Amino acid sequence: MSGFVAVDLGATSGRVMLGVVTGGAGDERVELTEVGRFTNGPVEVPEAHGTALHWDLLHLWRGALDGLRAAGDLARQRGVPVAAIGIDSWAVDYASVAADGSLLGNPRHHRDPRLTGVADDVLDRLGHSEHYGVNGLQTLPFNTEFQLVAGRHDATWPLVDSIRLIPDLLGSWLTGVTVAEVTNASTTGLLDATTRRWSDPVIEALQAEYPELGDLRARLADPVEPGTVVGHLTGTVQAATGLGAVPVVAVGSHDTASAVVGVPAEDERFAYVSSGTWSLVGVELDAPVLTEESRLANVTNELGVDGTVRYLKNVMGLWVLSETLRTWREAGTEVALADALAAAAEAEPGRTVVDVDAPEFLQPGDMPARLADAARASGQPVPDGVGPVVRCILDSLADAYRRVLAEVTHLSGREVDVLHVVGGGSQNELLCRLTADVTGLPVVAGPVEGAALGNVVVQARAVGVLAGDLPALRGVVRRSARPVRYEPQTAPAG
Ligand code: LFR
Repeated sequence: MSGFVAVDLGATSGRVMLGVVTGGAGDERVELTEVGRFTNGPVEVPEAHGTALHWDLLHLWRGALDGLRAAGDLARQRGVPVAAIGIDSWAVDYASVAADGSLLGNPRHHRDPRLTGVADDVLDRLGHSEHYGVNGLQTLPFNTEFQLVAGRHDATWPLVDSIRLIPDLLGSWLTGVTVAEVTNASTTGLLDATTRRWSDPVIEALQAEYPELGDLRARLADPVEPGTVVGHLTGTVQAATGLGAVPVVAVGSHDTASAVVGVPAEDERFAYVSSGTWSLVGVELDAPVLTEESRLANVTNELGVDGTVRYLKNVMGLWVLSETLRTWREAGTEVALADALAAAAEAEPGRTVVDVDAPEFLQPGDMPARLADAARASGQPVPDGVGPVVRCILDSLADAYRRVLAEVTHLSGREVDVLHVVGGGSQNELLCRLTADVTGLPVVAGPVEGAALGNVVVQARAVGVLAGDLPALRGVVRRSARPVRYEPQTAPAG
């Protein structure tokens, strides 16, 4: 038996899990135990021209260290050695580090309002088609490249020596070694989706248009593929956690990449929804689709584990629901998630279906009011009260999944027989049922901790405890999880 620690940082919570690999060759499975959980979320900070949204990085670092200590304690109790550590997190956001290694402030949150309008300016200058032809990335207002452009006048920018995405930053603090893990690097906009290396033409074009950026390439570490051993815990971290010189493995450090490894698919004819704060809806391919049709549909080619491509689209996800519950809570009405979902199950189906991917749902705020505006603008009944509002969100999400699935399967030519839902949202029974009904596909829901499982199996293979290709790793996932299957009850919507 060997223990692996997965640090999995989501946009609303961070988790540290101990994954123990048990069983002999061909029958291995992973037993996951949560050893740490801490909150995460945007923190509003006033600045000269309004309010900035940041991440509280030091809170995450402390949570990770506490979790590592707890994982070591549990492993010791069980007599299992800790064989490796892997970190995954949400993508695109980065920390800036000075030449002396000091952190230059808290990273910006990708919902930060200063990003409005930046993507259009960058793409108009660089050429929409040319840019997509290299990086294959969907235009989201917060892709790292747009954040860098938005921050080029920051007082700290001239001091920035190294730009690190969150798992790379935490990995560098654990080991003293800095890498750029490629699945996450592929969300920056600066990577070539075909070569899986930084794109000099893209970086040079960006620097030419925005000279204040200076030498970007010098601030980026070299990309590494998942499965690379980054380094070993430093003496300071060993003292802080009670662990030994454990290796830190670069896993699919983009949480969605780890979650896609954690899909218990039996063959390649599957689509997935990685369902959390965001819903990432797509298929897994061997090569990027960089066509003009794909660009116009705004489908992304993010890189996956073992040379794969995650051909997907972001759907606004359960963020809309969690912001709705927060809005009600702040207005004095606490509605528990279970009660909200029960009320939605009783509400009239399909009464109001809005485009949850519209930009007005991106930033924190009063979602019920925004849903009402969207309903009015599209001539539909305005949802009022807990049941109708939550039903509108879930019907709208399921409808968005249906649309995206049709696009990604059409544009990639991939045929699918099943839709896997992994992540926290796989526990949302009503949403899974609605999704099966509108897509006409069986929905296989679970594992809930898909990202942590995907993280663990990639570590375990890197240090020789597991072997085999991606389908073999998914076999381990299948034996470790108990997914729930929902059959479609009605004919798919047109
Ligand atoms: C999901 C996710 C998405 C990414 C968004 C922002 O947690 O990583 O894949 O688009 O967060 O980073």
